[in-house]
Amino acid sequence: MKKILYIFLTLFITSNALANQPIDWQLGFQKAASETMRDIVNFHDKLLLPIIIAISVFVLFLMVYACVRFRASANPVPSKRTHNVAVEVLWTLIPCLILIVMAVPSFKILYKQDAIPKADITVKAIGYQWYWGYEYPDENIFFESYMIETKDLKENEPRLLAVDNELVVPVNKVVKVMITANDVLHAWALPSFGVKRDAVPGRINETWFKAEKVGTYYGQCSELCGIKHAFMPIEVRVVTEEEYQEWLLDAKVKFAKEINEEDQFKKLARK
Ligand SMILES: [Cu+2]
Repeated sequence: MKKILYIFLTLFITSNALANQPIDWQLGFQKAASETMRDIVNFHDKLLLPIIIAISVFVLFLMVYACVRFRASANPVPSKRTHNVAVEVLWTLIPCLILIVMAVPSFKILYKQDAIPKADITVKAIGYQWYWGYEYPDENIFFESYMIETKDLKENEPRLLAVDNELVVPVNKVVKVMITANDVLHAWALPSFGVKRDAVPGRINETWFKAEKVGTYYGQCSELCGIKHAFMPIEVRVVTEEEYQEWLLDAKVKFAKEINEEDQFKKLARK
């Protein structure tokens, strides 16, 4: 009994620590942590869901009504009518209008996501089989981000989501993310920020987010990329500006990008 009550409670009460990752018995989206995601959630919850429910109820009503009202015993001589202009015009026009009503806010959100505001910081996410690499092009930082195996997990680290080196970004700053891949298609996706972009070898996709709350957020590779597709999660730690600056100082030493031969050659050529 207690167990059932507990499961029931978890449906409605979620602890803060679990707010940024999928939870057991979850219905709907993860909690929004950016304006973009809030737009998406509002659009879904306040417009799409009511429309879908209304259409489903209406169709169900029509089916039940037709089954009862026109059953063989109640309606022994069926109508031979094949056309009704008024009904045909209506069942074409009304769905069109519904689609237009949905399309207008949908495109608004889409364009808002697409226009990248002036970026405060830029990071580059590179998909590999099967882990992510992160580069801070302005800071000369590059590191690789691997999933932590289940046996090595520490307390509070979620299984299949925690990584060894997470992406660190400051709170309330526009982060531009350049996304590419080194081998096959991957996709960089972070539900709490409303971000998902394909990582395509040989080309760069761009997106952005502005995290509004400090915390750790989890996402996963979202393009089937091979046998370990499920084991290359994305972890983003959003910190305050001071903490970010501190992290940068460390990271510049720990993750200093090695100057490869080509870069060295360019440097020499410039001299
Ligand atoms: Cu992948």
